[in-house]
Amino acid sequence: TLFNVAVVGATGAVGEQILKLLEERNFPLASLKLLSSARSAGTKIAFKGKELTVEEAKPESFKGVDIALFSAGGDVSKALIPHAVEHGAVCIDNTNAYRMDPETPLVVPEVNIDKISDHKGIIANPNCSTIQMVAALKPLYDRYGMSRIIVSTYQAVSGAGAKAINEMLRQSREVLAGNDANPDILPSASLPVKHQIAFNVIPQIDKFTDNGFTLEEMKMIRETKKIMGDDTLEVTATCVRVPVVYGHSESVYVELKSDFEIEDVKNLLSDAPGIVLLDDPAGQQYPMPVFAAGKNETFVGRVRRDISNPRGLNLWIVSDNLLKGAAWNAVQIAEYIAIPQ
Ligand code: 11C
Repeated sequence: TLFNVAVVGATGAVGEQILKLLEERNFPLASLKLLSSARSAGTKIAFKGKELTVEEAKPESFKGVDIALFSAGGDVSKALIPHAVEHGAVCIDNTNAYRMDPETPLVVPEVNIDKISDHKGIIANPNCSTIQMVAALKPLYDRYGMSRIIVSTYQAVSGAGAKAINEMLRQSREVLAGNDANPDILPSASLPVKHQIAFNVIPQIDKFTDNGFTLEEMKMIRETKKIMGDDTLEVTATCVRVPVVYGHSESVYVELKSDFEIEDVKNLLSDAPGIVLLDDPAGQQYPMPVFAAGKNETFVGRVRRDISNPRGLNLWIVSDNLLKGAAWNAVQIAEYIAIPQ
């Protein structure tokens, strides 16, 4: 069977990766419609040797569409997804718009692919920093039980979009030339105060919520519980932007409910789908963003028992935030819908 697919946000950082993956994976396409805001409409994009023209996304754009992949921001998803669903499309949404909606499955295929059949037209793709963490922790959760997760992130600027990448490169050149960085975008284009990202780290991703956590931190906390299907799991997060272009890194401490042998933990991780164990202290081998960039897998290293708690485990988790963190997770879901497994 072939599918009529629409990509909303086709000109964005994630949209570009979705198109690359649909092409590389030879997705069973009957047709491909590229949609965007009015501003980017008219852009020409090459796909499988043909030139496609991006059209403005409108409610009626979804007539005849079977699968629609959304990554054009939460407002666009909220405005257009109801129309797409009405036209019969299954929507895979990369934004925060529907993730915590109880009717909407929030899916990381390695963790909870069984939930996709529950959808009512929408399947939500989690936040990038959540996806790579739960993909790596799921085998440990299943084997030993897990009571608590403490995570600190080191997130790449591409998570804030193509403009933030340019901003970091521009600032770096300015600072190297002895000029002021003139910050203009981060921590978030929609917030009044801007901070330098070149040669700096910013302990704020997205806006602050009333409890002192940022929205990015709250996404990690809420989404992790929903994906793991465990409200009793204690999760706390500190999310930090670092001057890296592609690839989020995470320092993760977990408390397991039963005793473990460190070699068993490493074996579980190396056998887990989508996970690559890269952990050789003697050879100084561990995951880093420059290595993970451009790859679909999630890389785990620095695996060690905590010295203060025998059921505590430390890990370092790195993945390309635009791939497993966004485009690849979405295309994986689309493949589960389209291709009988
Ligand atoms: C970042 N995690 O790195 C964000 C980007 O809810 O899908 C993804 C935001 C989201 O800035």
